Amino acid sequence: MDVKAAVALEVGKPLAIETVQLEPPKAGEVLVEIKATGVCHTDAYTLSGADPEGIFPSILGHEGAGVLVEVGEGVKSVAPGDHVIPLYTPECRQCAYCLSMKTNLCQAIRATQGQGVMPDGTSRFSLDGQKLFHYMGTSTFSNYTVLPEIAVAKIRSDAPFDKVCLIGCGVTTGIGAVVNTAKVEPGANVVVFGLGGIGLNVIQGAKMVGASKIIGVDLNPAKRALAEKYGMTHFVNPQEIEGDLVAHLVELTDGGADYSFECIGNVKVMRQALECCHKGWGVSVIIGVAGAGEEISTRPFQLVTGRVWKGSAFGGARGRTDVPTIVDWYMEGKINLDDLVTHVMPIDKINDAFDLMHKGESIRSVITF
Ligand code: NAD
Ligand code: AHE
Ligand code: ZN
Repeated sequence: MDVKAAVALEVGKPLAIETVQLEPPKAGEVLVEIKATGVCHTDAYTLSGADPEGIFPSILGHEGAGVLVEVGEGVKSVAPGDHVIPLYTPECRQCAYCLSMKTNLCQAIRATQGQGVMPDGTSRFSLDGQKLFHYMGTSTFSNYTVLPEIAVAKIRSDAPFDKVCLIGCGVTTGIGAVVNTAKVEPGANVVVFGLGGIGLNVIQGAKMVGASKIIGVDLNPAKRALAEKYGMTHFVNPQEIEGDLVAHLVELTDGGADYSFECIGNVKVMRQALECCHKGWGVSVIIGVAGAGEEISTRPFQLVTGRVWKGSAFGGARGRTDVPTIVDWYMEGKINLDDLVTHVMPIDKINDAFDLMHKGESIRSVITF
């Protein structure tokens, strides 16, 4: 079938709006009509060429929601008409990773996903006979996409696509990092570096679990007001601090943060995030994605003296199990997604969404089909 997609033809070039050919789902796959998709910084990261797994030409996008329209042979857990959120972290419930109950990083299809193809090693997308690669197993910058059955979460049918699409990445990543990865407890002091779509959801999660001080750090003062609305208690602009930022944060938290979260993808900030943690017990969670070749460093003494460095992917969430619950939280008014959506636009304007992100003027742009 012909579908409408934004195609990443080459590194660093604007996406091209094209009519693309999509093959039907094969065994174990489903066809989903994407109704809305957010634009996450990770899409921009891959388009920039910084992603070692970046592969072109491809269809980016991983923060979507839509309606399942067709199933391939053998698909049993979902059916046409189901409302779904695509999962870049699938949940097969059978691999050693899923069965361990120690991680959400299902590995059932991770290798082919990273190569931009479906589990059978082929792509469903092409443009005038030329193969297009899938991205993160989701490719939501298309009004239809094909996904493995294990990579969709079935959600309630009354949830608005143009809001709950954000649960496909930003919301689950931020709140999940607090709840699942760090397991922040009531009364804890939290420092959040980067107040974009991820950082705001860390703040929202920290408030939800009853954190005490919630300190937000961002170079862009325009991020302050919304972060306060989500529960930030103190704002720090590193450019306005005289002297050392880490020392300032340690003082502000009476000895160091119980938990810190890096939501930028900057390896220097990752070090600051670890080192502002409390001696003996502070836990720092890396969420931001750094470019190819970049490495983190610190004095081992920081860890010897009890600080813990962790990372979190998709907020540690097991998608098919946890995503429907997060949708319920939104529908029950427990979490706020509406204020994250700063811009809504059709797919033809998707390059504006990247411009707004780079200028620091958006939290999330949502593309509606
Ligand atoms: P964003 O662009 O919306 O937000 C980034 C924020 O960081 C901006 O507000 C910016 O002003 C701020 N910032 C930039 N440099 C800074 C610095 N040196 N000090 C302080 N603030 C600074 O991005 P986002 O969509 O929120 O994504 C944030 C990061 O999280 C990206 O690296 C993205 O790839 C990553 N991410 C990771 C996961 C995961 O599962 N681990 C999921 C989603 C996104
Ligand atoms: N491809 C990059 C890594 C990118 C990355 O870390 N992705 C996160 C999700 S970001 C969503 O916005 C993730 O889930 N990682 C776990 C995984 O298995 O990819 C690289 O460095 O190669
Ligand atoms: Zn993302």
